[in-house]
Amino acid sequence: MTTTADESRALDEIKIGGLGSSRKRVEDDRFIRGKGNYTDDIVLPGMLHMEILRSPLAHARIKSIDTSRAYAIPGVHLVLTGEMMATRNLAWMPTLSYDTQAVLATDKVRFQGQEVACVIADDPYIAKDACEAIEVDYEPLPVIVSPWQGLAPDAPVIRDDKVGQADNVIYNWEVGDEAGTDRAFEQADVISKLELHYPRSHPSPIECCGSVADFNRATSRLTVYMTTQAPHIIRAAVAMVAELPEQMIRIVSPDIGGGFGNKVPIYPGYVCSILASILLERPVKWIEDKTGNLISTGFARDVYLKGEMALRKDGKILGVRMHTDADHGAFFSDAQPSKFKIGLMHSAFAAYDVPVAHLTARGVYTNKAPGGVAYRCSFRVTEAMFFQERMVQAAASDLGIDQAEFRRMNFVRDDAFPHRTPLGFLTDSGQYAKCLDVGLKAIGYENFREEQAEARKRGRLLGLGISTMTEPLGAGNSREYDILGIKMFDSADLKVHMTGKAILRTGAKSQGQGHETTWAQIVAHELGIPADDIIVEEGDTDTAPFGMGTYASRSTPVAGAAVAMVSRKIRAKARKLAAHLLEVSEEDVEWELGRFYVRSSPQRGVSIQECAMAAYSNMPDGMEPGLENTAYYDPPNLTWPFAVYIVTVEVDPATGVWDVLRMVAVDDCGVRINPMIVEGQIMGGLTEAYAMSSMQFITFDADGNCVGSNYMDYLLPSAWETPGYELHSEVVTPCPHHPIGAKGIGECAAVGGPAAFVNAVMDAVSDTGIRNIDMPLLPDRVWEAITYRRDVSGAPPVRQD
Ligand code: MCN
Ligand code: CUM
Repeated sequence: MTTTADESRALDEIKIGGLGSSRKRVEDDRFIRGKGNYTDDIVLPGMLHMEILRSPLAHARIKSIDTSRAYAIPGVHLVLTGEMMATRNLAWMPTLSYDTQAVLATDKVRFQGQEVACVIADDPYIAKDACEAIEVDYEPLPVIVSPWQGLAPDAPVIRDDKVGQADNVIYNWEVGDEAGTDRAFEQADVISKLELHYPRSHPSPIECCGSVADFNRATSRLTVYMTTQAPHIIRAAVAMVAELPEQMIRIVSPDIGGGFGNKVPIYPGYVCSILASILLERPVKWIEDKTGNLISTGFARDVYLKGEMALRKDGKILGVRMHTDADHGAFFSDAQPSKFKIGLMHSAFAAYDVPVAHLTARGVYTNKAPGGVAYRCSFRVTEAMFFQERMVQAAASDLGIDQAEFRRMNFVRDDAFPHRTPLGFLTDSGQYAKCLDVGLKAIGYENFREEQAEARKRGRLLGLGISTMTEPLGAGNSREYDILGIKMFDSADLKVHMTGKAILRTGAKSQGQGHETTWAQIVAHELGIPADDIIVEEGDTDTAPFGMGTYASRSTPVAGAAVAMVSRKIRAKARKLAAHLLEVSEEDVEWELGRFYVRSSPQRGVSIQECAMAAYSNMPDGMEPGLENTAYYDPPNLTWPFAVYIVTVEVDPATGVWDVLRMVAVDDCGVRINPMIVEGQIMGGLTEAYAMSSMQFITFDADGNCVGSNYMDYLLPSAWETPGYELHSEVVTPCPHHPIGAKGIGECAAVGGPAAFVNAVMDAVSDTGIRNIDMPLLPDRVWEAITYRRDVSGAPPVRQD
């Protein structure tokens, strides 16, 4: 068998674990053996333990807090209250969305589970007991659990702490062309409408949040080990809020047991453990429990969406109007680019050739934990894609046009890039129709429709749901994206040692995505150094170059690009060393994977390892020794992966129970660094999508009690419930501006997946004329919809008496 030059190059690259190699994850060696080093594994001499007292009420005035009984318990060192925090100007902290959030409540509590006091004691059990001994006198206030209640004229003002805040509105924001959209609607043959609620959901990583703060009076240094997805941002925030010199602060993000967006915000527990350590001059550990995590941290979604599509009867989309009311809870603490109040929700309809659109968004305070963080989603793109694909299905059925055909005819065509989306983004590449075709073929679309019709005659309800997604991944560029004024870009630092081995550090931080494996693959691709010879380290602000952290699947698009760029800087220097070693001029030197050679006599060459040794032992006159460099990368655009997800289901009309028959996923994330890791990302995302659409139910009763504060109520699918997935990787549209052509993938399946499941169930019950059942599609909701032929809303308050 003969191989082409390209094939043999690819094989050489696989051998060293380069691009396209399904190299086993190097981090799994320690994870599988239970040798990971998580925040709770950190034990320092003299360490104390902190527990948080949380509010049982959703809205109440604090009349008094009596800590004397807590202090009387042996082993208690300190009880922090809001009043004490206030003396240090730390009762409130800024959020990432230009709002403020209570660290410990002073005047009022504003959601159930809010942090009221902290106890620092010899062990966590004493601290917990002491929390229970704190006496808080609350005066209950009326509770608001939906934007509608919050907007009522007589609604109590939740944020009366804010000067000038006379109601519960946080913002009104709009984007797009209102007048142009109005004109499109005037010309429409058909106007299709849909309203729905995307429920609150929670990232619920297996590891909860936590920190170990260690202030050393002798050196004045503060070291904080903590579960954060963005350590450098935390360092800057601590410097500014706690007014400590930044060089004295070291943030270390050790192994993290899942983030999914939950570990982006700054939580009161972090701040309190830091202050406690400074006051006590001892290390203080805080580890959140599951209920604390589920009721107080990092909620996502909770948006009410209302939309209309202007359609021509032949199926052309003429324009789209969308309005969203977002329930942000008591503090607006979303992490998102500063200038976009509702994140990147305006990425809706980016993959469709929609001439004009208008989006309005209103944010409202309610008596719930801060919401709106992006759970496995680039800043609210999940809501955008869900709504888009639910609307597309409704529009196709209003027009009587086939679901797949309607999508195909409205997609942005492959030759239409760069494409300006109706709400202002610039997309640059994709093969949307091809992805759809691959998916339809894989699921056997035509056959299924026949099978479905046949089954229906016998009273069986089969359904097929399609969802597509494209997601703006990789914030920045710095021109358009910043968080609190800090521009969004990222970094990589590569040190090649004299023996040709290397250490790479980036400003990103893996929470399970496998950066230690994939970054080394990029270096291997660029330098020909075997991936096994490269160690990757992230998360320590003392050693890692500055970066904005990992979220919005920005690591590969931004930090990953920086890894390629720093490798190229190293290669440029190595080329000079090679020319010196080969005694030819630099222009006569050619490069192939891992080796420089003389153009005129290719057998004369030196390896990258020989160049590395020369950088320390035999450099040309005047050359700075060493082989190290840093690259900061500011991407020219976001990356735009695309996916098609197709699900078939069977719904039992007698019980409303539905089962997934098959699920096909076609993901185009450009060049795949590690195909196995990419598949793992997709499977994980699809499972979260399945969970959100089928079983995860976190709501609030009329008194603001969080229903879903444990894993008995808030369900995580196990291997038993999780459907099988059929993944397709044959469509590859390299990103035109990324150095290795990669696009982000980490969130795509969680973003695009939910609509596929919901559309499938809606398709199965389409005979009933129902337009919508809100997620989660619990059996009782589906049963109610079928039996009473009515839409089912899941908007709170939902009583579970
Ligand atoms: N990758 C690849 N080829 C590509 C794109 C990505 O091989 N073309 C690899 C990457 O190198 C990386 C992984 O796939 O190892 C995910 O890459 P990327 O899409 O860049 O996403 P990030 O690394 O920035 O991860 C963040 C993303 C987000 S925002 C959430 S939320 C989420 C997700 O990743 N959280 C996760 N996946 C997760 N997976 C795990 N195990 N744990 C989490 O907390
Ligand atoms: Cu959007 S959840 Mo992820 O960005 O950490």
